[in-house]
Amino acid sequence: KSLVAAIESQPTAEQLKERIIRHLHASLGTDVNKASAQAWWRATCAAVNEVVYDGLRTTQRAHYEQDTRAVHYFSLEYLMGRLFSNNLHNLGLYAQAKQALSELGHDIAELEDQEEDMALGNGGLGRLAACFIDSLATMNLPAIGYGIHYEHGLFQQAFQNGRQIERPDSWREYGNPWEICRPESVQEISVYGYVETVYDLQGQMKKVWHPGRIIKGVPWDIPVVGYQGSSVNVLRLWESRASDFFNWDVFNSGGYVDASRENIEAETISKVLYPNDDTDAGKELRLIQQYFFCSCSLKDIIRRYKRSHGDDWSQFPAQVVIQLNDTHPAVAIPELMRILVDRADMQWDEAWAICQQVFAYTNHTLLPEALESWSVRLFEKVLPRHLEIIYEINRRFLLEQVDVLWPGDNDKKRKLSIIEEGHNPMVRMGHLSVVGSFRVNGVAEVHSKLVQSDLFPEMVALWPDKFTNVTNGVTPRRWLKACNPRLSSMLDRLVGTTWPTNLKELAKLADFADDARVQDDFMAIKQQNKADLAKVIKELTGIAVDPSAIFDIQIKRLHEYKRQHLNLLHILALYRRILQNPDYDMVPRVFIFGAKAAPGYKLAKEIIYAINKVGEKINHDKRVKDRIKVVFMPNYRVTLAEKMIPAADVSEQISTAGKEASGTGNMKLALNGAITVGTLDGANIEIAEEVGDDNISIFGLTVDEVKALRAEGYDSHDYYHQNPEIKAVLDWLETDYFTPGKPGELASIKHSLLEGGDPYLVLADFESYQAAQQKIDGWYRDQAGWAKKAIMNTACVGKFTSDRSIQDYVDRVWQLKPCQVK
Ligand code: 26Y
Repeated sequence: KSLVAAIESQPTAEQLKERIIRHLHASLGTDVNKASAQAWWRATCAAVNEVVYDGLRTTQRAHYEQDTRAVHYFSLEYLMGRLFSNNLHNLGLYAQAKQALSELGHDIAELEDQEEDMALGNGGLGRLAACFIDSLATMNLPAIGYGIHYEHGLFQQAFQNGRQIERPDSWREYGNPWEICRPESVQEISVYGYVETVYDLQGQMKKVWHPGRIIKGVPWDIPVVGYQGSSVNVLRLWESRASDFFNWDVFNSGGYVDASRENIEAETISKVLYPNDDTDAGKELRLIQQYFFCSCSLKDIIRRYKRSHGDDWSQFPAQVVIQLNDTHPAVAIPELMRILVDRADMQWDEAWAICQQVFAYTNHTLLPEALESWSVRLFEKVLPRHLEIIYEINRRFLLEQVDVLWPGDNDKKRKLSIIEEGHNPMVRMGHLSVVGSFRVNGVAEVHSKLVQSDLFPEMVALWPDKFTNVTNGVTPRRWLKACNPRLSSMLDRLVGTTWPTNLKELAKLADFADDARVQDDFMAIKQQNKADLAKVIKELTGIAVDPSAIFDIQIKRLHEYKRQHLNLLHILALYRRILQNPDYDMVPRVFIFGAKAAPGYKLAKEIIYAINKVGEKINHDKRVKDRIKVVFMPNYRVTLAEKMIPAADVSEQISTAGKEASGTGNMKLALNGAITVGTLDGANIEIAEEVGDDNISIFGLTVDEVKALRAEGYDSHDYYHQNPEIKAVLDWLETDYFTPGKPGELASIKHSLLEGGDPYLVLADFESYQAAQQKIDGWYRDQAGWAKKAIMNTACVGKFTSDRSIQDYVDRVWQLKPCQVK
């Protein structure tokens, strides 16, 4: 058994100590008496890596020898966070490392803080990719994650007078101990240039792409350690460099400056992660980023395939499946066609058959502004040959599929065409992804239904079996075991120790939900976690909060559709009630936010500012008597999430129905015993099904009601005029009450909700939201009742492990088999 083998070869604390000191000397070039915390951390990483690399070698050998089918996860984003404690937990070495370090005079938590977050992603989509590769390794599934080795991940956020400012993130300024450079596997890729049509000796037409620029891709491998001595997979991230050979001529002919400009441009490709997760800006550099990593990754896959299969392409679809994490890597589809047709001289039909067996596409959004499309003009400039290929894919699709089902129907053709015609024609990446994939999935039941009914209904008519659902999940190793050790030990005691890989085991906890001892223990743990978070809040914001208040948490990117401003309006209404009635009876609550706004998203930044300003006022107002505190945590990221989630009593999941594809923070919070205040949107619906109506506070319009309201004509002014509380709080925002001497500073929120038409129906859901919050207040007054609900949340959300999501992908999409590594 791999588990036994792994545990037998586990280093003891004593051995770890020796290794750490050896690395302090031999890898860090320092000594015990003068090493910094950073050096101790690095030496410990190096000691851990001895175990990691063992697993990596065995896993890669097993995959090679067994010539396994593998999934290749293509994603522009991986939001990994820190790897130190995650790797230690997954290797089962945390306790030994803690002991070793403490005997060496170091607190493990202190060393953990030496690590920068690996924040190569924006939010949900990037963190999902990270959870998935954890599950893939844990489940011994042959898999490799492909992405970009950004020099700068998501920007760091600070507040200056309440406003968000951005600073660059430099996660590997001094190198990163987890990554391994693989110069033996570099790839070269081309961009720009033109296409020539030539005829070969048989008179066959051939297209030859004469590239304008060649760029080198250097792979960095991050080992992905499965839980309990299972596989160690890799995340392979490409860094762009100037290609040595290409710029040599320019250099020699005296063009030193030109050559270094081209070098700088080449290196710009992997410089920085785009911080938008809502509006597609259609930027040239972003297209090049997408193509760069897709082309490098495909060539890497093909190199590996050829090692065992030579030029015989017939087994390629049996060996390779590529999962497209949204449309961001969809350019891989025409790139594989180009490689097969132009490079491997394959007939179009044969090549297309291969493509359509290899790619699968996950959709993560229905928001029209987030659906990617590239202007044909830009595409032609950057990837002239790929544009031709897309035209040919489209021509055949319209002729052989669309016109067969709807003969002569030009309206259908216009709707389904991969090219959106018009003054400025566009390539629709969603259409390309559906046409080029054998399977398309949404990320929660309701979302997958909407993908089919609202986004691609005609595609469903063409290929009904192509569409499926895979509800998202989160890894319980990071999001319970590692981040909430107190609750984890309690669970070990009550339901046994297998829950990290079999989360449905948590259901056994339901038997204890009425047990007063268990309730007390559960609440005591929550209280300790809240006290820990209170310290962090004090350090980061200076605000003192009382751990016996309700900790009400909304953590996610800042978006109008996620409605942080609905939360704010509710806070304002409570505050106003307190001012009007000094004895207003409410359970004290700390409203805690964490959110980054895209740097160019004006209103999102205004909402952050408003929350900060309202918070300042309320937190200092003696009349409030600490019934309300408002805290905006700066620089929300994975590492902060790990401290906030275990301390949450209430989880805010309040998006407009139909807008949040799934949500995954909702799952993490419920797993840690928070009660959801939520709309019937995304995975909230499935969480409600699992935990039952007594254990969740649902409010607001449903997807159908939202549609109906819009159809009959929604006018937010009606709510403003009919509900005096709404009117009062919106008008309040226009005064200088929260921004002394500067009236109107917070007015943009009111304007968007009135003149702006309230596109996300904040006012329509306001009353219902208030009622849901009132319910929470009532529930919390009964501590035993609350404990029961919290316990039931932890007990009932076993479905939302990413292991289950991955098993669904295996069954519905990938058709993969696990590979025992030893
Ligand atoms: C096109 C570009 C601007 C862009 C870049 C990133 C567009 C979207 C994104 C990221 C989207 C994202 O994170 N979506 C989230 O995916 C999660 C995982 O499936 C869902 O849980 C969540 O509801 C969805 O908003």
